Amino acid sequence: MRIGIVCYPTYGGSGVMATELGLGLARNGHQVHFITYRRPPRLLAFHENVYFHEVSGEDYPLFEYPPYDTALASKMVDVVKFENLDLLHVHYAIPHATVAYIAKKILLSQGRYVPVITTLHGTDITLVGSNKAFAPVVEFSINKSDGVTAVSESLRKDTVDYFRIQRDIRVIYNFVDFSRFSKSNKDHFKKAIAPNGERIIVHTSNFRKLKRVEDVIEVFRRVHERIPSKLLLVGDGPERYNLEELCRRMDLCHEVRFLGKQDAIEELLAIADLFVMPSESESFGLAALEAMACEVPVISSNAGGLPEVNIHGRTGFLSEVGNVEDMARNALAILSHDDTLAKFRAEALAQAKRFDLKVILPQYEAYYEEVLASSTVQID
Ligand code: GMT
Repeated sequence: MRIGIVCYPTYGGSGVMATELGLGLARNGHQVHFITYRRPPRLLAFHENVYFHEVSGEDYPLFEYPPYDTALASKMVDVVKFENLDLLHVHYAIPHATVAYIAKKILLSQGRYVPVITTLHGTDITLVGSNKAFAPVVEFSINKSDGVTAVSESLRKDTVDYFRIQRDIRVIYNFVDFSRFSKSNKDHFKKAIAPNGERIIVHTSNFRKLKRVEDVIEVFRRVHERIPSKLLLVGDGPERYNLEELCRRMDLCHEVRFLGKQDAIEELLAIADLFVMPSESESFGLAALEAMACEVPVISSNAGGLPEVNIHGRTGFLSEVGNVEDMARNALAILSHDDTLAKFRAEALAQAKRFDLKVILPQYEAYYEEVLASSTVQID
């Protein structure tokens, strides 16, 4: 199959998933064309079945906001026609589902039909999409897609609660590639971070408000009072300065390391003992899944799709959003004894295997076939 993948080429989960999916499809013999404004961070090596089409618009003094959507639609039309694509798979509804609809209409006017599958990732529905500034267009574009998937049951439910949805939404969970994410021996690295055998706690995110990274620090402070430990904060974003301030006020600067954006996140997860994700909203929590694949238990909030990933009392614990006392208690319960930690590690790995790329990729392939077989030319 020849598939066009449209995504945000950023460190966000939707771009990561779209890239990993494309690479998996390419390994299975499909021809994959990424269409986006920059090479996605995980699209590193050359692969014979992978193509990258960069969208570049014209910068003109009249434009306060360069018309990216128009440039993207034009690129989609071009790539579908000249690379003879069978379908377009767009990740994150805004603006990709809408732009794909426009591209589809343009192609149709030229006698070419291409079905569009939209994958909903989270904030495109829960935060941004449901905002009145975007809602009518998002609702329309979802309804006009030939296939729609959501990355968790929680997100599927939110979508039908927020919008008038006239079509089925298929849940296809996010996945993890075990050939990359697994517990490996990184003893030298562990010694550099925790020279005295301290427990290592990790958080990764884009440091936006909704990630509640300050709760990670609050949890860590409580854990650190009881057991020797270090906190690694991976990523960057708008809250970074406030978080650094908080660490200084708490006199924790020597115990907390801000590592910034990292490509080899699996190397950090390989030495971690606990992952903390206290988000206010999380459709799935891909970073938590990647931690679990590396045998790292998870302390998380119970927001959105997190209970579908992190199983309370087995792979970690869930708490109400903002309940740092409970999170710290749970973290201590896991970290205080080696045998308890080992049990949680094993359960985390077993749960992560349910989301193995090898399990989920065939679900996307089957869905593509289904949409191709059932999609009919929409005239309106
Ligand atoms: O919020 C982020 O971290 C970025 C965002 C994105 O779209 O890039 O992540 C969303 O998609 C991920 C991949 O499907 C999910 O794992 C995240 O839970 C989801 N984020 C939210 O719902 C807040």
